[in-house]
Amino acid sequence: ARIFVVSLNLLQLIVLVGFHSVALADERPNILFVFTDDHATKALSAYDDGLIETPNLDRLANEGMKFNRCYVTNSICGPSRACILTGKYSHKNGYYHNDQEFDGTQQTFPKLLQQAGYQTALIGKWHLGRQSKPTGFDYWHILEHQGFYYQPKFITPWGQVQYLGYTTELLTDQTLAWLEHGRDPDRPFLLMMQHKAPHRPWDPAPDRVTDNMNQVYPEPENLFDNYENRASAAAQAEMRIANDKHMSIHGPDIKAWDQPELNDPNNSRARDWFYGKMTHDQLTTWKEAYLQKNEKYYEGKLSGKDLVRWKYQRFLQDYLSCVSSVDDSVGQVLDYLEEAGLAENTVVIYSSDQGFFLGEHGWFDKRFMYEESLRAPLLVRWPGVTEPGSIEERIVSNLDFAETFLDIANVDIPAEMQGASLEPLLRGTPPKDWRDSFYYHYYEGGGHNVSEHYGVTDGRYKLIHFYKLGEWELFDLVADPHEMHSVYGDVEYAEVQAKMLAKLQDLRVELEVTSDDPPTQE
Ligand code: SGN
Ligand code: CA
Repeated sequence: ARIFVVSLNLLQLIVLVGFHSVALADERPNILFVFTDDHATKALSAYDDGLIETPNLDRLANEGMKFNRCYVTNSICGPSRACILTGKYSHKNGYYHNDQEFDGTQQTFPKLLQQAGYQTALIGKWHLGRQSKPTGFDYWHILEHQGFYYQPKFITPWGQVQYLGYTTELLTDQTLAWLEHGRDPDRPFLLMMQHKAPHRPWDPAPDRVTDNMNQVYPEPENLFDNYENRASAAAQAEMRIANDKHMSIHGPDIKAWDQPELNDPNNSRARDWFYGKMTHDQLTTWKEAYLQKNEKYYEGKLSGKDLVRWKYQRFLQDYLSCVSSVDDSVGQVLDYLEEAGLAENTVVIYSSDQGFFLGEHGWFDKRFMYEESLRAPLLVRWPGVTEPGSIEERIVSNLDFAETFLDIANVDIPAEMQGASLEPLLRGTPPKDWRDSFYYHYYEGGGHNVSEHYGVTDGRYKLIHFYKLGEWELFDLVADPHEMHSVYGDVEYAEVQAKMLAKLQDLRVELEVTSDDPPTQE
């Protein structure tokens, strides 16, 4: 072609070069969003290496930016996903709790990217209602509802498919296949790879089932919380490792599943999660791995704190195995980007729908505005733009993702989106007026009996209102990092309390939360 160009006159050359650049070079960056479910920052070694090494996720932190205060607007799965898609709080996007159908007719960032010429794809967990289907995607392949770890069913525009294998690996394979065969090389892409892991019931991959079995993990200092000095919500919540029914001898969570009840094909949890789901080989691997290790538990000699400790270890062994599979997945995808020459022009974002309790307050699960659950991991690698190994302490949120993705793609941000683009932070030029406080609202109530609440935090102080209980909490995270002692009503904190209350009221006005929110009907 070059030899041919030499023989052209100048005008022809300009036309040719101009045409060439219009036709071929859409240099807007690709966006790869890797998302997981229930990944606590404590289980990601870029944040904390006390429990696990996650070398591949750490690559993203080492080569990009780690956000230390990424707070979610509503710490539960569907609402977090709805917030990410719309850039709006639950009270604006209408998705308050998991048992709803997402209104896919509303504006979302994938739709806007698609309109702007991006090729858009979603592979993995969707979980925005049993009827809800993704909108704004050229390609989608979603797990049915919550999704299973083994032999998952996927919903596609062409119908349902069931796969043989382990979901984290299957999702990775599909992602790699899309990148290799589904991608349009002439357009930038948005690809969302959304894992089920490490969500409950924390089922490890067959080849990882024994990895952590001999590990003894450090216990959080408040594993045996007595829930005193706080509102009554913490004591009422039903998510204790000690007494949750699925963490009992008949419960699948702790994989004590050779018990008679779980051999019963009429037991729905046993049927869904084990028998009829696992192949002969998978089941054999599991039996060999778990049965020997369960002996002590079956002997029935464990009780009280020893039993809680045993369950805590089993929980962490399995949960962390699931995280390691996610880390393997991220490694494979990052390697592919490099091999395919895509790494330089692809922004990779890693996050999770919320945080998770790993034994803190004696709990698993999330929902509370307490740090472990409020705070999600957020790692962003943007080669040539974000300084490798940088750390951001400012308060950011899943509310900001939509605007960030639009900004990266140079697409106009709709005025009604309620967050802020993280691009200036990623470029190392943070605006002076970045938010100094953050509003939160959890509406679900029923699940694990966590009382509905809203609140505000500025990163140090946190004011929480359990409005159905008529109770408040105020925490000073410097004096009390584990949120064990509310200082609400304490004279020493009167000024702080008034200041935080004013912030809460201001934020509710600014975010257009109506005075009758929470709504009685959603
Ligand atoms: C399931 C889990 C809960 C979990 C919810 C919501 N129970 O119902 O422990 O809080 O999902 O999680 S299970 O025994 O069925 O696993 S979310 O991340 O999807 O919001
Ligand atoms: Ca979740």
